[in-house]
Amino acid sequence: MTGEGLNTQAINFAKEGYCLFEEVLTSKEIETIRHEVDRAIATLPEKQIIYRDGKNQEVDARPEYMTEPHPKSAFWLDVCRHSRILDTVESLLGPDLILIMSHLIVKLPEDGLPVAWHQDNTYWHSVNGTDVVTVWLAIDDTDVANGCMQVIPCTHEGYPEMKKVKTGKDDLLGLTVEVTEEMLASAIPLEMKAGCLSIHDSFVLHGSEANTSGRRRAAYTMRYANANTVTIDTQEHWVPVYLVGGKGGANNKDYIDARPGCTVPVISS
Ligand SMILES: O=C(O)CCC(=O)C(=O)O
Repeated sequence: MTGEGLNTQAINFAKEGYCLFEEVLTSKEIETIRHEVDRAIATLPEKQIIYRDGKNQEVDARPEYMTEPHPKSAFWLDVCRHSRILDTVESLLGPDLILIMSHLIVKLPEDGLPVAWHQDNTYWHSVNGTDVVTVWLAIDDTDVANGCMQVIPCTHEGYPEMKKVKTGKDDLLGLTVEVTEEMLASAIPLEMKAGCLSIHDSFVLHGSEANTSGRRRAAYTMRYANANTVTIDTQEHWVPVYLVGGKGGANNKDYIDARPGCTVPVISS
């Protein structure tokens, strides 16, 4: 089960900047998801375009870089609008929800890249507003040795935009926020079993170490926003935005209706 000191109370999310939800998906659901992950890894292209070091660049494909599967696959879109996952998001952001991005991040055994300390929102110039969260669904059991997510609680307070510097290392982003020893000492590893998930605020500092274990670490991140307080510039945004719950707010016409029960066309890649 989960470790000591972790925030598992939705009511503390606003202060802590993260919350862990246990046993959201069943082991049968996770088995089905693992099957799709295996398929995605087996069909990776040779090269991928990724945003790294502050720019788009072509790199050798890696399973950490499986960005935005949901517009191209009914399977992944259905995971993003799974009722139990949406319930966890609703408990933090309220019922009017848009899905703005997703990313499958798989760290293979002894080969998974680290993710340097960062704040998500400062990378997304098409997203205007702060009521934005990332769901991080554990597809495999995750711990420090296989590169679990870590957060530095409360660092989102006041929504500061922290300066980024180059890491000069082999990691997912190529950029990092410089953190003090004191901040590092308060970092919390989000160790959890497959089927559990964490949700973090888009301004809280987080990252992860390399996978040094002999076990895979697969996760699916799904990013949601409150449709009333956040607007997305859909001309600039690189994927369609989906309404997944409630009402779409002022920009409703720009979003695809993907509320549970709606049939949504997939976009061929
Ligand atoms: O999966 C990881 O290790 C990092 C994920 C992350 O940075 C994010 O979800 O924003």
